[in-house]
Amino acid sequence: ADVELEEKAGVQLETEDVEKVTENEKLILVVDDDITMVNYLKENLENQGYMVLAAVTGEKALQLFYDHKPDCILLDLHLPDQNGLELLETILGKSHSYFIPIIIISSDDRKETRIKGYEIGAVDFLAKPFAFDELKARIENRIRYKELISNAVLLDELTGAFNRKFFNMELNRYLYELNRRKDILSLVILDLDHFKRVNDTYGHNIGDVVLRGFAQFIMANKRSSDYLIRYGGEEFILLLPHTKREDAEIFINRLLADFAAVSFPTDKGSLSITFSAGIVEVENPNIPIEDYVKMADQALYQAKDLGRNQVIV
Ligand code: GH3
Ligand code: MG
Ligand code: MG
Ligand code: MG
Repeated sequence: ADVELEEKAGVQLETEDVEKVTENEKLILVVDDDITMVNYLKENLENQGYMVLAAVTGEKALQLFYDHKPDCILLDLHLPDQNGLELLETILGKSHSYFIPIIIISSDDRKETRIKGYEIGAVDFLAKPFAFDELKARIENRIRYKELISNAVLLDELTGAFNRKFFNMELNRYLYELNRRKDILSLVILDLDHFKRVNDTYGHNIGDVVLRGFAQFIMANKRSSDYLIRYGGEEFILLLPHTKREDAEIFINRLLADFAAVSFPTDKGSLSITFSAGIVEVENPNIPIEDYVKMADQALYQAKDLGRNQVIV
């Protein structure tokens, strides 16, 4: 019956659509068992340029949260399968809740309910009926704040890539998804070749420019669903969801060829640099991810041994 409700709501986006969400498009998850409300919110939010996902049950909401990491969640407290406050607690209990703001929208506007919501961790509470323009302002406000926090906590300052904290959070989430969907993921370790020489010859400032240039190059060429993480000094991890090792290898070989053509201007003439890479395919969620990282690292060392500027699978 829940599935029927969802179909009637007609708001369930296909996974493909969601994967097309660009970095600038904001995704909002609406959780409400009232189809009229869901449709009202969907229409109005879409008119404001948001992408909207909807769930009429707590279970579906949790799944969409895991799979799509929305930028904001609008949560009704009265759901058919569970109490909205419990769902709130479950989502916020995840280490990978990603600072996603949850706004309660409820017809139960008693002071005790509002207090409970805030205590558990909702960032805002709006009583039904509400004015859409006020909801819109609150959503914008919360998303702005969420981005500030996420960028401050999860991005590497020098390169703009994600940091290791993000890596740990994202892997937790991904392994859950892997378990559920029997999906695959390729994990690639990238390391700049003879980078010490760049620092020694041109100085640390140019070293930093090259490091940033490398990260920007990868980010400009990857898919929006891929993640680049600065894992160590001049070592990066690239996560390629839904990608087999063979396809990862083709992609990395293209990056190797294209990056060789990139040159960085310096006082001492222009400079080119190469990198080496190791790939593993993550297909068993029961193997600890550190083991996969080690395997990718071994492949990387092999690439270095074989003369650098290459990828080993
Ligand atoms: P290999 O090809 O074997 O990887 O040689 P390599 O010289 O790149 O390897 P190694 O790991 O010995 O050197 C990495 C260098 O990266 C040493 C370190 O000073 C430099 N490095 C690490 N982080 C930064 C950074 O943030 N900025 C700059 N400029 N250099 C960095
Ligand atoms: Mg309801
Ligand atoms: Mg290196
Ligand atoms: Mg290194």
